[in-house]
Amino acid sequence: MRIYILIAILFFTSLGLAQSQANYDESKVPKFTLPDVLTSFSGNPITNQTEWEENRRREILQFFEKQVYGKVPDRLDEYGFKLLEESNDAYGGKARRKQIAITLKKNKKTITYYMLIYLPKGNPTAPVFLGYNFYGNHTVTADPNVAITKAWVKNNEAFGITDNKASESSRGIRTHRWAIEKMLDNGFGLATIYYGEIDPDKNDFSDGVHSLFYRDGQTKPKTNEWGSISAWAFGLSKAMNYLESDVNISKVFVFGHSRLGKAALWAGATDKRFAGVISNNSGCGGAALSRRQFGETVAQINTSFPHWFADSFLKYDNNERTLPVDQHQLLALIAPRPLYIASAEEDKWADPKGEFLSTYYASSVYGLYGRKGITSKEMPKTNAPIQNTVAYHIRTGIHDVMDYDWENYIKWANTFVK
Ligand code: GTR
Repeated sequence: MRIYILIAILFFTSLGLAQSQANYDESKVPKFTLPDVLTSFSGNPITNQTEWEENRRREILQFFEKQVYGKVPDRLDEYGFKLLEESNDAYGGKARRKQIAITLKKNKKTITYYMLIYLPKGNPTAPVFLGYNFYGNHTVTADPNVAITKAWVKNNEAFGITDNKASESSRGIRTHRWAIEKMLDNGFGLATIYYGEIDPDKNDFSDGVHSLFYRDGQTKPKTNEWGSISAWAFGLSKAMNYLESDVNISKVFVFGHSRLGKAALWAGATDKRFAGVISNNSGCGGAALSRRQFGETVAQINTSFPHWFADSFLKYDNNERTLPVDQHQLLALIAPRPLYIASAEEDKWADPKGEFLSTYYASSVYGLYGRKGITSKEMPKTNAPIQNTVAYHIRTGIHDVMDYDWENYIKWANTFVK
């Protein structure tokens, strides 16, 4: 026990140290040239949708797949879902609730994860936001009928989580991050899953969805195979199998905050069934340009979270300029579907300017489809969203998800569901 506490203390102290030693000085951002999204790796200009989709999009996708997030090694043998619980009377009669178990099977091994869904009653087929939560479905709402996750969760004294087990004490502790009533009142539903049920967020590859795919004797993914972000994206994509089969659900906007904002972007890039993508404060390895080395860097993220990316990504530690891609190209993979990137003013570690510039440099691909992206390199003022097919805002405050964020996501998403 003591040794674990010691490791945890060392981990958080080193993370705090990394954050305090990071560069936050704009004048110290290295000079760099971004790889152009519309010029192929071999130097050919890309001028239309066909060339983009058949050549350039494919090569960028493959690069991110093998050299950044890591490839999903194979297909599943079986997929299944089961309705565990349902009510017509959630949120004071405003909403329908469903709790679904999703089971993935490979090599005779299975993993089950649980999706909580609220749908507005007045809308026979509602658009939904699909997003992972950090501590269990029971934390996003005070609703006493939501099942408590039995999976490993990170300890958190403030939430009463000890021994990596969730209990009643953490029910509703994250309601502020999920504006569920606002969603319902605007005709949207919410589907949410605890991310740790797909892959517990620790540097341990013996558990989670990775382990289903091992051959005899294998204990971790191969160098260019999936890290945790890719596994979480895979879980979202398999959740989509259920969502598209539900007659009460129309479009699905995949959403995520921070590390889960990185996973949402990768899910949107790899699965075109997501009608739109919203990535909140996703930072390094998410929306932020790696070459800026502002706040969290590739070397820092790979050191603090060695399990998030493919091992092949390690060669870009302190070596960002040799990356044939940057994160604006990840965003471009989502084109022409709606994409919303958001930052927070005090969240310097995530590099708000790098998150914004990414949306600007991805926008030429939206242009190929006649869609409006971000047209100026000038960052908008705080609390002054730009909402085109590519949208961006920076709000006051810290690294978090606030009502302000949801009000804007809902307003913007609404223009694509009419
Ligand atoms: C930080 C990490 C970020 C971000 C964040 C989060 O510690 O350095 O990349 O993912 O965690 O997920 O809250």
